[in-house]
Amino acid sequence: MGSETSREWRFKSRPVGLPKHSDFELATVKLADPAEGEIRVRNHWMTVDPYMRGRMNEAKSYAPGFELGQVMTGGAVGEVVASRDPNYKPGDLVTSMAGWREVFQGPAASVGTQKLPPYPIPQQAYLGVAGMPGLTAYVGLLTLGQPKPGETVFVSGAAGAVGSIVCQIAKLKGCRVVASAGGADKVKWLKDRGVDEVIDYKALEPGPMPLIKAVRAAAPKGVDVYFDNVGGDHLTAAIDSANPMARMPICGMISVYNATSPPAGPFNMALIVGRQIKIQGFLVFSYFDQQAAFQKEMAGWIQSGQITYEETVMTGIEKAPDAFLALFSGGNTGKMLVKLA
Ligand code: NAP
Ligand code: FER
Repeated sequence: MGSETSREWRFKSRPVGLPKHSDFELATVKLADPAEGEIRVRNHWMTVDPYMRGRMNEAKSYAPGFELGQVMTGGAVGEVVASRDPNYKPGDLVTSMAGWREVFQGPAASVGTQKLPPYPIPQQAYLGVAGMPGLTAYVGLLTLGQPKPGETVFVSGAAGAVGSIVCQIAKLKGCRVVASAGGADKVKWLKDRGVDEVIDYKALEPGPMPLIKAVRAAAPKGVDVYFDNVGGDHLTAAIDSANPMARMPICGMISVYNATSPPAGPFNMALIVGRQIKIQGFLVFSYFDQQAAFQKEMAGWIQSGQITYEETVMTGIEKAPDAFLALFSGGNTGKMLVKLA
């Protein structure tokens, strides 16, 4: 096998507000021959995800944060190119948490390596529609949101990796879907997929409480399920339009991930009581027992054309910070990915 080099992104400094390029450092490492029990994986794709912003903070969270000076981590899909582990052989395609680098070498279990399921979908789909973001959409909408046919589902961040799948599953379940996303291209993408009403939150009429007015107009019968990817004004508008017994799975609040001062909460939270609204945060990690069933169902939906998915691709390991930062300005439609080899 011999030695090989790999480039990897290291976490250099903790950002305040929106991260900067100088918070990341690209390093080249030389890899020795794999030792007994190790595998070497050439990554084909890596993912950047909003949760990585939280891993750059010092605050305690579900998983340990990135360590200063250390290689960053995240989802990746690649090919085993050398193996001294009897469970893996060259040519195996695997997902792992060894992203942000071109080549991973070490014990497979140390980075959560898993062989790809057998479905005839592109390998990078396991980082998006058939991977963590897809499972998030599936469990958040179906397990927590409990949508019934004919109900109105409001989705923020609707043209992104998670939101684009939430909208389509909600349509499959016979719901009326109201979506919010930024920009005319995203509005068109969602309309083309059968979303009933799309709010371009970046192009609202000037005036007081524009998003509240826009959601009232787009959901005249009220909102039964609100799938929150954004927080802030979007959550306030969802509470305003909520029907009695509305369910609100809180998936993320990307509008505050780079906040440098405490963001304001919704001013209308008293409505939660009388309308008996159920607001529940969730983490996909608590629902991995549904992963196999989800991947089977999603592969079927993709093959039958009932669900379509978009990817925004940047090419080359050098682009990883650009791809990550673009999440915070809406630079992606569907899943943001970095193609490596
Ligand atoms: P994504 O939606 O593909 O990308 C982020 C999108 O957020 C951008 O494209 C942008 O779209 C929108 N955005 C950025 N800043 C915004 C702002 N200030 N206001 C409104 N929209 C803004 O990302 P994703 O991976 O699918 O994640 C979506 C959400 O789900 C995030 O909040 C993430 O943290 C959360 N998430 C949670 C879990 C979990 O286990 N709970 C798992 C995965 C993801 P526009 O152009 O429309 O602004
Ligand atoms: C995300 C936002 C937050 C996410 C995970 C978290 C997997 C986890 C937060 C925590 O650990 O406190 O998009 O996606």
